[in-house]
Amino acid sequence: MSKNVLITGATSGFGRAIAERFAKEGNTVCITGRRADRLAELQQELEKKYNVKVLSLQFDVRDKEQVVTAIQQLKEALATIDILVNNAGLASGMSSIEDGDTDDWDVMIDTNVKGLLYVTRQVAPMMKAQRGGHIINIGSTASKTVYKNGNVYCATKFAVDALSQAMRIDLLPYSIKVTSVNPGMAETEFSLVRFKGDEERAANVYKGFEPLVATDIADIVHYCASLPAHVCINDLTVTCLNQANSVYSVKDADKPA
Ligand code: NDP
Ligand code: 8X3
Repeated sequence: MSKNVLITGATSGFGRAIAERFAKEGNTVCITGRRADRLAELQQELEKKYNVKVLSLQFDVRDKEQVVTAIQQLKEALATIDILVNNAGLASGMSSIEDGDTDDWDVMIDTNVKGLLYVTRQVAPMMKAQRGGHIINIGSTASKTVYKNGNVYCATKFAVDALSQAMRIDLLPYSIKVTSVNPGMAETEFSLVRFKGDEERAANVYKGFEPLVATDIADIVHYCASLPAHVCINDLTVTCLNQANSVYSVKDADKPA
């Protein structure tokens, strides 16, 4: 059965791949992000390729009013939101705590924590009224273990983990599933954003091993959303074969022959 799926941060990386995965299966998808050109391009591409309804909403998850207006528009266009994928997020910079740029901290906290909350606050009442729905929060291996110089980014992802657990409890009476998907290193625009456009530094993060890619996460998110009504994956952590957790990974060259 076709579902209505809202994906935040669908202009790139995981969000884009998740939107395509759900569209491919005939679902109605609502793609969001700040970059209007990318949203328009993706909307056209998915509609043409999969012959599905695609809605697009341009907003910044950090802006409470923009979030309220956008979700209101969505309510007018769709009777229900069956699945919300809280994916929009970023790392900005990577410094030891005493050297951190407080503007970077604000961006990460405002996007990864407050943005996720603003969107959820608008969508959860709809799901409550529907007596069902599924919220999938994209955490990280950084939600589980902190790493050197990852301080504030890791703290925001620990917060996502805590919020996923809390939402699951609060929304349980209304049959709303809450799943936290926690990927390890994946080659998207993530490192390019973290290192503020430094392509060489970003590419170096993924050298010497095969990282996860966006479609890996899209397949997993789609799987979590495709289980029988009585089954809920609460928490799923996934890494590539070269990574054990946030702090331990090996390059191919360092593996025994
Ligand atoms: P990308 O940079 O490729 O995509 C990030 C997406 O988030 C973009 O679509 C961007 O859209 C959107 N976004 C960022 N800030 C805002 C904002 N203020 N308002 C609305 N949308 C915003 O990175 P990924 O796909 O890798 O990241 C997606 C999620 O996965 C993030 O939460 C990240 O923390 C998490 N993650 C990433 C991992 C990785 O190694 N890549 C591993 C584990 C988790 P736009 O710029 O158009 O607004
Ligand atoms: C993104 C993965 O290892 O860069 O959450 O924190 S990592």
